[in-house]
Amino acid sequence: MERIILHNYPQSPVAEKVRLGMGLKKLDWSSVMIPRIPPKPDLVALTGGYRRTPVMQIGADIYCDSQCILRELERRFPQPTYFPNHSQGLGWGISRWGEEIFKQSVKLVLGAAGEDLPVEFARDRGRLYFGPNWQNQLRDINKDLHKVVAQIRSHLGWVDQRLAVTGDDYIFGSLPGLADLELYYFVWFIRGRWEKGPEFLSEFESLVAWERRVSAIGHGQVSDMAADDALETARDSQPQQAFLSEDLDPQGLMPGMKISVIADVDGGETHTVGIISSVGKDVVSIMRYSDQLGDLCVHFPKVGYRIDII
Ligand SMILES: N[C@@H](CCC(=O)N[C@@H](CS)C(=O)NCC(=O)O)C(=O)O
Repeated sequence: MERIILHNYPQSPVAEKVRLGMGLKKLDWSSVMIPRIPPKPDLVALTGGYRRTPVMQIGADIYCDSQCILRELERRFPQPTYFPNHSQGLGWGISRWGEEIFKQSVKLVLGAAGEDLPVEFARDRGRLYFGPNWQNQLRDINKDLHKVVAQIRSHLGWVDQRLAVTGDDYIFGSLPGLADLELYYFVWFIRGRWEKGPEFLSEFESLVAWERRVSAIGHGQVSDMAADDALETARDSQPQQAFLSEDLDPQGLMPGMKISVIADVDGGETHTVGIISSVGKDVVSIMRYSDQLGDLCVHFPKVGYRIDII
């Protein structure tokens, strides 16, 4: 099998979720550093438009979004599983809860920084996370930060309570899994990027003890790779994706159809366009041809994305 390549940068909390996912499965992988703000020409050459962090590449297969990445890692490397104690299904449900808390955490960290955010970073992330009216929204959040803190405090209280009443080391028992990764990355973000984070988190004793255990999972065996080498790997490989279809697909998506895919929030992002090679209940995979890199297969999760037949 081709090497696992993760396009990411150190400060990204969603990338931290995936790096821990590599660690949980004790994987050996390569890390390509990408810019924190666009332009990201090398990344977009692979994805065809998607610009978020992280993106996983295996040969000429490109996996967008942590949901799609972790699903593929579980498929290729089933042991140790992300779903201890029969937590399949529920683990993904918890990932959507985690996404809600992550959104609140972004409000908290960016809102607290207010005018201190570097201008280019504020403009990019403001538009990405808060839409066209981001300046007013960020100003309002900054004024009313305690309201965001109150939201997050309730959510974290629930996680803390679960850990306290079970007395377990992890969300689903004695082994870590997807649910732990999905509830950890914004705790890492709040602790590291909000100056009052450590004090705020100290209220949650069981959560803090669990946080240490999850952090100790580590990142597996990682080595650095240059972006050019990742592009060369894509150029020298052929996509490995099977051609699958889904009779009950509610949108009638079928292999051979031309579609565009984009996150279903208005973050001012770019569509990725291609021909469906495979469609399942949770993932859609599209083939695209690039003069620079040849045939690529780009994989997206369905939940959280808008797919249009064009
Ligand atoms: N739903 C996506 C969210 C990814 C996301 O929002 N990542 C942040 C970094 S933590 C991002 O892309 N920020 C803008 C950027 O890196 O350009 C996933 O789970 O992968």
